[in-house]
Amino acid sequence: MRTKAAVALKAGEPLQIMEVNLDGPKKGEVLVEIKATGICHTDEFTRSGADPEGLFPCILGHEGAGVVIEVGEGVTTLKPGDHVIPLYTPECRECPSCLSGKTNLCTAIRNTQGQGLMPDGTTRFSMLDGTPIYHYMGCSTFANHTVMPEIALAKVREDAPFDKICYIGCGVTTGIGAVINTAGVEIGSKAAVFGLGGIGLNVIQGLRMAGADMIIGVDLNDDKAEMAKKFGMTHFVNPSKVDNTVQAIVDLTKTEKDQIGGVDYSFDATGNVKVMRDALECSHRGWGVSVIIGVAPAGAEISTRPFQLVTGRVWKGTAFGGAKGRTDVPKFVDWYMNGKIEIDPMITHTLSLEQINDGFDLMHEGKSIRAVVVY
Ligand code: NAD
Ligand code: AHE
Ligand code: ZN
Repeated sequence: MRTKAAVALKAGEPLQIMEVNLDGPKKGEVLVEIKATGICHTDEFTRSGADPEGLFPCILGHEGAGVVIEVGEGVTTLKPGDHVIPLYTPECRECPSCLSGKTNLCTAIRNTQGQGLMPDGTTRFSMLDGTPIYHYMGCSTFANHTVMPEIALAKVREDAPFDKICYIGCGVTTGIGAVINTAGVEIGSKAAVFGLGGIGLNVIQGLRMAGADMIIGVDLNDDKAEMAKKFGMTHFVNPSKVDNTVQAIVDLTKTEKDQIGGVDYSFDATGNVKVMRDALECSHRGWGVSVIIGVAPAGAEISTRPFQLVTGRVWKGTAFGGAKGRTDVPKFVDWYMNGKIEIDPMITHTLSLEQINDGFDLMHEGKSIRAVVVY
């Protein structure tokens, strides 16, 4: 079939809207009509050329929601008409990682996914002249139709609006999951969140759900503070307006009894390795846990004095908030539909596919939280 897509032809260039060929689903695969997709900073990371796994031409997008159109041979858990959210972290329930119960990082198809290919080593997308187009994170939601492995689709309830629940495909689950699954934040905790964008705001939402007492937001853009306050931020630090960000955070947390200070939990949602260091170092001596969510450019490395870890701080990372997609994503959708979590105010812009490059501009200008493309 043919479908309409925003294609990344070369690193650093705007996406091009065009008709592309899409082959039907092979064994274990599913054809999905994408109804809506968010634009995550990770899409920009890859578009810009900063991703060591970036391949071009490709169809980006990994934060979608849609409807099953056709299933390939052997598919048993989905049927045409089912509503689904694509998973860049699949859940096969059979690989050593899934069976370990210790991680959400299913390894069943990670190799081919990182090579922009379906599990059989080929692409379903091609240009009209026959040139193959790479898949992206196994999802490619910047196309009106895509083909996905069955194990990389979460079946969700049919009354949930696509233009909101697409955000559960990455940002919402990553932010809330980082708090609940990865950090395991306790009631009464003090926390700092670096980067108050599409991920950081969901970390804040997760911290409020977990019962944190102090939620310190950190961002270079003062405009991000207003929305963060609505989601539960109690204090704000702009690093460009203080001499020392770590000290400013530590000072906020000190009490008469605790003159050492530091947050119990910190989260990096910027992708900047210097910020990751600050996030670790503002956490409390003896027990502070710092979670890296941000994705850093090729070649970037984190550093700190080992003394920071010797004295009890713990550095962790999280992918997709530690969520097991097929199991947990339908629950996140229920939470949204039951009013337990909020999504609507964070979707600041709704665009057509033709306007998708405006969505990237809004992100760069710091004007959007999430821009969502509706097909
Ligand atoms: P975003 O652009 O919406 O938000 C980033 C925020 O960070 C912005 O508000 C920006 O002003 C702020 N910021 C940038 N540099 C800063 C600095 N030096 N100090 C303080 N604040 C700074 O991006 P997003 O969609 O929220 O994504 C955030 C990061 O999380 C990206 O690196 C993205 O790739 C990553 N991410 C990781 C996962 C995962 O599973 N680990 C999932 C989704 C996104
Ligand atoms: N390709 C990059 C890594 C990108 C990365 O870390 N991706 C996150 C999800 S970001 C979603 O917005 C992830 O899930 N990582 C685990 C994995 O297996 O990719 C690089 O640096 O090579
Ligand atoms: Zn993402």
